[in-house]
Order: sequence, then structure tokens, then C-alpha cells
Amino acid sequence: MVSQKGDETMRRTLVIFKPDAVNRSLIGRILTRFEEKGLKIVGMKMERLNVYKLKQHYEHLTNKPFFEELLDYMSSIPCILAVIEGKDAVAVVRRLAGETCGRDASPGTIRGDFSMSTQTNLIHASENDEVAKYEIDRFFKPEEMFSYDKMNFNWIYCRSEKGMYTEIKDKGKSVEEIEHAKKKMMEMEQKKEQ
Ligand code: IDP
Ligand code: MG
Repeated sequence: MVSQKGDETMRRTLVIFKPDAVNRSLIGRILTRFEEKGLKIVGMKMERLNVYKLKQHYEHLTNKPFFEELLDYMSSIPCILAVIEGKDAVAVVRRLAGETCGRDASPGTIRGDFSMSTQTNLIHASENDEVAKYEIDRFFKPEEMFSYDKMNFNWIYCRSEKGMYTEIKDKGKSVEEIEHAKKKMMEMEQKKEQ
């Protein structure tokens, strides 16, 4: 099997299952959406978010009239926090979440299917790759995240999407050696599939 570890093409994003998702017993159904899509959960925990962290997290909304209400809502009961991994995971998860306001979000999205509100919209999802990095750092310690091989990996991505050559490149081999190793790996994969 091609190793999943050290694949540079994978991205990680932060998802927060907000207090309404917890209170409305929707954690399982929302998590299933991510799992069924083929995304990988690499970190998960329950935490009651404190106002200090929330003020950082929602810094871009400090001047909004709903800011205080947002802090109260987000700190009212514990949330579930997850780090989710996959190809283009940040953008994929944003699309699965849908528009901010549940009433405007398309059917089929998490907010579109389960939310009627512009505030209680069930999940937070990092906006872009850069934001995802510092949001993950804000809420997760390195030892709270895991790299592991998942058995459905070979069926979620096609061969050329699997980042199968990463390990070879890392070892500083010549172009010829890399090409040779690539060919060998292709042959081995093909044999397995026959
Ligand atoms: P996003 O969650 O879709 O990225 P942002 O604009 O970053 O949307 O807003 C962060 C969160 O603030 C939203 O998910 C929602 O909970 C809350 N929020 C955004 N706009 C409003 C509003 O107009 N009224 C009340 N709450 C809002
Ligand atoms: Mg946002």
C-alpha cells in the first residue's frame, strides 16, 4: 500500500461543532457528512471555549453589533473541535458547510439542511489554508493530532492523487533514481490491482 504519511498535498482544516450542534444532537450526523465525503479525522476533542480564545478566533467581527451575543453563544456549553484532513480539505469543508446564514445556504450543505439562523449555524470551518494553520495552532496541541494510514484511502483517491512519490523525493535521490522508483511503484500497484 502507498504510504499516506508525509503527503505534502494533503491539507488540514479546523471544524468546530458549535453549541447548537451539540444541543440539537447533530454531532453524529454532521460528522458523518465529513466521513462519507472521504475526509479523515486527525484530531477531535470536546472543549468549553473561553472568551479569551473566542475573541481571538472572531477578531474580524469585533466591531459587529452581534459580537457579544456571538461570544455568549459560543461559550454557553462545550463545543466539539476537529481537525479534518484531505486534498483541498479547507475549501471542500467550506463548501460542505454552506453559506454563513442557514436560510441562504443551499440544500445539501450542512447549514442548508439543518440551520435557519445567521448565528446558530452549527459549524465553524476555516476560511483558507493560511487561516486554517493558525486556527489549528490556536485550538490543538501537536500531540492532539495524529497521522495514520486509513484503509479506505486507496478508494478515495486515484493513483496520481495519492502523493505516492513524496517519500522517494525526500531521500534526495537523483532524477534517474526517482524515475526508476516511480516506475517500480507503478508496476507494483498495477500488479496488486490485477
Ligand atoms: P463563517 O462562519 O461563514 O465564516 P463569518 O462571517 O466569519 O462567517 O462569521 C462568523 C460567525 O459569526 C458565523 O458563523 C455566525 O455564527 C456569526 N455571524 C455572522 N454574521 C452574523 C450576523 O449577522 N448576526 C449574528 N451572527 C453572525
Ligand atoms: Mg469566518
